[in-house]
Amino acid sequence: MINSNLYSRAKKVMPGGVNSPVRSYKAVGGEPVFIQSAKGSRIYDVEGKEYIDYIGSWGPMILGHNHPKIAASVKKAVDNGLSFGAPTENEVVMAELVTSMVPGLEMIRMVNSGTEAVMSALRLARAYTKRCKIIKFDGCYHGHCDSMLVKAGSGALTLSHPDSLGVTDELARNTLIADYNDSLSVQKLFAENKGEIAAVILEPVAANMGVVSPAEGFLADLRRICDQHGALLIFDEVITGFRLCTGGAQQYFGVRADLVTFGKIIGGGMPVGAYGGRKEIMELVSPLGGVYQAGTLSGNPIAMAAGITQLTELRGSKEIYPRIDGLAKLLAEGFCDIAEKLELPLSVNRVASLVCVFFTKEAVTDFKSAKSSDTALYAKYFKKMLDRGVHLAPAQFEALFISTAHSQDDIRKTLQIAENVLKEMKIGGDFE
Ligand code: HOZ
Repeated sequence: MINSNLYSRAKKVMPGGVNSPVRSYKAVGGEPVFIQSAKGSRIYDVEGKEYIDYIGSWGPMILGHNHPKIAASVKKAVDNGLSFGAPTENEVVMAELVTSMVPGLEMIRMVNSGTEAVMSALRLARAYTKRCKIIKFDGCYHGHCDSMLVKAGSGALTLSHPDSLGVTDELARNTLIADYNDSLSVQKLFAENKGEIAAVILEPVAANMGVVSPAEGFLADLRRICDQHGALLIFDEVITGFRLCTGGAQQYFGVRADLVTFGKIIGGGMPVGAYGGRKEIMELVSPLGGVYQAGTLSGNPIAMAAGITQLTELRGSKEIYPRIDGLAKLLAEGFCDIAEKLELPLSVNRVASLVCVFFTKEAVTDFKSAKSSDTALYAKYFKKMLDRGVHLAPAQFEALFISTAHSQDDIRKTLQIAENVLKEMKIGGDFE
């Protein structure tokens, strides 16, 4: 099959030829690579070319693509039927598993995506506090529900729509914007909107503006400020949940959230999301309480089978997190060495197994410094890496995801390719 032919067909019947904007390559130019299959650390396009993959379906493939145990559990589940629209035992097993792994999570509701999880958690926070306004951070991405498409990160940012068309002013007015890693900006919003703020939502590690670690004390400050004003703290763990460690960001940073949202990571890559928190809050969700939220595919049996298998693997092994973090460290340090050796203005961030190489000499500690990155240089680098068989995020403001299926050889090979690419760019005058 020829990639270009497929792309031409796709563009006639799908906006931009894709079902999600980042993968259109609009931020880097050129034709998106259509994928045929993936296994372990490798992904294969429709023309049969092999790549070392660092997207990992945007995070959930912690154990690598098409992990044999997960694939087997899905195949087994398929034999029993695809969807029932009625409760199953595996939904209970999943809820027991997640609540036993994540601190403070007493009850959980499964949904179908991170977007749905966030949308539902916000509704719940508003109902619980009887307040309307939500604080989010400039450059944080929480899916595409209307009220979160204000100063959003990820594709909304790289494709220049941080404030999406179609979001009404009325809705946007209830979304207040603070600066990531700046608790004073949060305090200021609380002071200006006394008794009106229902919740503060954030990615505990900002991973849709590249990767930016929370500054020392930032998450604890947010906890304190929320407590002081009777607002809820929501951790959007679509990327960090089960990736930083089994208990997610709450455990990793030692700060408690009131509500937590998850996405695909909870289903081993299947279309899943979930939100959960303290019983007292979750009991407001229908049918126990008056916050309505529903879905035929919520707790879908195939997705539950995949998710349970992945989470059980994560919980059962002491080697997974040290392995992926160690590989990420090797990769991040390797990039730093290359930048130093070639005297290039690169800034490398890593939190656990999330890595990002920014094309800027500034240390990236917040959204402002993230935006100092040269996205045109990233685009050049991306294309050259892709040509040489390394599949990176097709946009600067995204993370690189490491899985247990990556090997030290994969990392070394990637670094060697990156060094050659960056040297070529330097000789070609790209950094001048
Ligand atoms: N929102 C994802 C990046 N943070 C991209 C989703 C996709 O295109 O699959």
